Amino acid sequence: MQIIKYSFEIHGDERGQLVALEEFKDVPFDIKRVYYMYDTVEGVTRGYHAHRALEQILICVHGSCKIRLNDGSETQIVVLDKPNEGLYISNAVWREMFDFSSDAVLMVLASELYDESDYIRNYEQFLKYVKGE
Ligand code: T46
Repeated sequence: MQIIKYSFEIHGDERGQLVALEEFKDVPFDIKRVYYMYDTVEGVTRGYHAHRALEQILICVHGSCKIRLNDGSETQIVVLDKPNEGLYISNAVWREMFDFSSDAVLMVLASELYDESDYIRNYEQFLKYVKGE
């Protein structure tokens, strides 16, 4: 599985840092939704699902967390701990987010509006989905 991480340009000056994200320029899709999670309870793992169509970019804009990705054949763990770094997750990838630092803010840019029917929340169903069964 290829891990795609973006290093976004930092517009820094003596006042501090600024990162700007534009659809189809810094991000490879139309940004239809932004959401973020914070105050994640210690030891919690979120996610445990894949998406049929959704593409996303995860950015840990503060603190750190880890993302476990599984495409049906292999698993990889990615650390997110830089506010200018984005992890691209395509559709049909099982994801779990864990090991959140207490100050972590995980922001997500999404290619589609929220749609519960796009979720595959059962791992066995996910494996069948990626095998085309
Ligand atoms: C994903 C990972 C990285 C909404 O009402 N609208 C939204 O846009 C989202 C994302 C969630 N919700 C509601 C649905 C649930 O009642 O917020 C609640 C928590 O959502 P969920 O349990 O799906 O959250 P995570 O952290 O397990 O997963 C989320 C995204 O849902 C998912 O698409 O890829 O973050």
